Amino acid sequence: MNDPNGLFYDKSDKTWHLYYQNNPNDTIWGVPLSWGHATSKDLVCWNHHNLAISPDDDNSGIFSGSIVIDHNNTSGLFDKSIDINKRVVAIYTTATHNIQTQNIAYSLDGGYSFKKYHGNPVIDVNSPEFRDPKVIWHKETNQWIMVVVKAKDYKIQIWGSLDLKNWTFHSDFSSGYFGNMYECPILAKVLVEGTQSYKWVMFVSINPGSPVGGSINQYFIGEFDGYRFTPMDTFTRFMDMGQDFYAFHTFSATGDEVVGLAWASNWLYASEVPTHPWRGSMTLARIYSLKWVYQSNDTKLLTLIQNPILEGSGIKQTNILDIKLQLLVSNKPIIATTNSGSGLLDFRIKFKVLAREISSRDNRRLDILIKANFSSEYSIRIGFDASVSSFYVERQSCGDIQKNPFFRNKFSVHTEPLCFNDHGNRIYEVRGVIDKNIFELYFNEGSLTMTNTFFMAKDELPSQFELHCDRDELFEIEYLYVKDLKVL
Ligand code: KTE
Repeated sequence: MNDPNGLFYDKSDKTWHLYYQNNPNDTIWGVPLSWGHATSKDLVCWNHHNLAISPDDDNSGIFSGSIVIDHNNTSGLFDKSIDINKRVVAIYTTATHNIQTQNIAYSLDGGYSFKKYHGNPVIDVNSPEFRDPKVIWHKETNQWIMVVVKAKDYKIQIWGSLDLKNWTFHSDFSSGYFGNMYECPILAKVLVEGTQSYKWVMFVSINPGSPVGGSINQYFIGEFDGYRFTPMDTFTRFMDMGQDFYAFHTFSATGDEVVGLAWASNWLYASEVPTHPWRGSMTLARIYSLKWVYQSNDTKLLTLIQNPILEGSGIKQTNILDIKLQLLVSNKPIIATTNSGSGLLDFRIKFKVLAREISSRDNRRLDILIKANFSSEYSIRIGFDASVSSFYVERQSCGDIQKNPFFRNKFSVHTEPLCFNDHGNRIYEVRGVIDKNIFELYFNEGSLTMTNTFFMAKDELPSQFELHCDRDELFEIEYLYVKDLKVL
């Protein structure tokens, strides 16, 4: 699989629907590209279904797109017999070698099968690089809004419609890093924490062109009046600083909540990763808000906050470590081993760097190591260096992917403390979720994230958590828990 598509929530069935780019004939990308389909009750455990939309011939693709719930039947594609929460309309790109157009299809069975609209395409601008429509209902101006990219012109186009069939061009937006192309735009209204007010956020993927290599998502915060998006500043913000977070997409029909997820891979190596018999996966679903976050002791930047959704009823959580207020000493690592053998771990640590002189020559590091059972080598290392206030991350790889020059093993990110008024002590927080061959890191209460895949040796699974520090009494744990998770 690659991009998530058509995410929506069915309020009547309390079911989450996820579609995705899928080549039914191979584990590498290619036509006849179709929409695969999965559903979930809790966004954690998923059931697979048949292909939902396939192209008319084997040389074209149903590329990325979105789904809306047409509650009021603005499209006229439904009648009274269809539950208002199941009036499912998909808006997607049809791609052939030389043209990409926007099309719609509707479902009369709640999203399991689709009929293509006879009047397709609904937008054709005679372009070979025009794709990935994301549609939302803009209640302030009572119209459907589509964001869609002119990929190689680095433009996000905004279109409006009253019936999903007839579309009018409103405006273009472009900003930030261009890379080789723009893909998968998203527009969402996101709550500013601690207020009743919302800001509009425009997301766009670029590929390749990430500062860490390859595919990445960036976002801009501003205002949207139904016609034009106006950013509040010219800052380029990245959503996730790992190498495996791309084509971010949000769920429709969630009310005021913004819930989304991304494809956990990177076009620079997606077709070479050593997994079998599948290739490609999604990140966890995350819930989104905005918050003013410290950039220095006197500057704050409005920032996207991301937190994983992991409370599913389909998952059993067992604490294997639970520590409060403990000063760390260098010769005593803290170790926890899982029992379930699931390869799933969730940890959270909040620590204090005590106000001391630290020079860059001193020992000053804290390390979390994730190992497979009975292995002395670590597969993942997440560390913090107190003298430069930066986290560093390492991931293991194996097999042919090690030879791919674009697959990075090491990353680092600078992070200011959560707050600056603790008598010179500095507080940091990290949540990590590890699932067999992917790990997601949420730094400082979700204000910075890093998502990476990793590849262990055959039959190995992540199962041991170790915490080491290399200097006595520099770090104090406020709390640390490690959970062993098991899918029921
Ligand atoms: C990769 O050329 C391909 O080989 C595209 O650049 C990938 O593009 C198609 O995937 C995206 C979307 O823009 C397309 O709609 C979709 C982004 O599978 O990953």
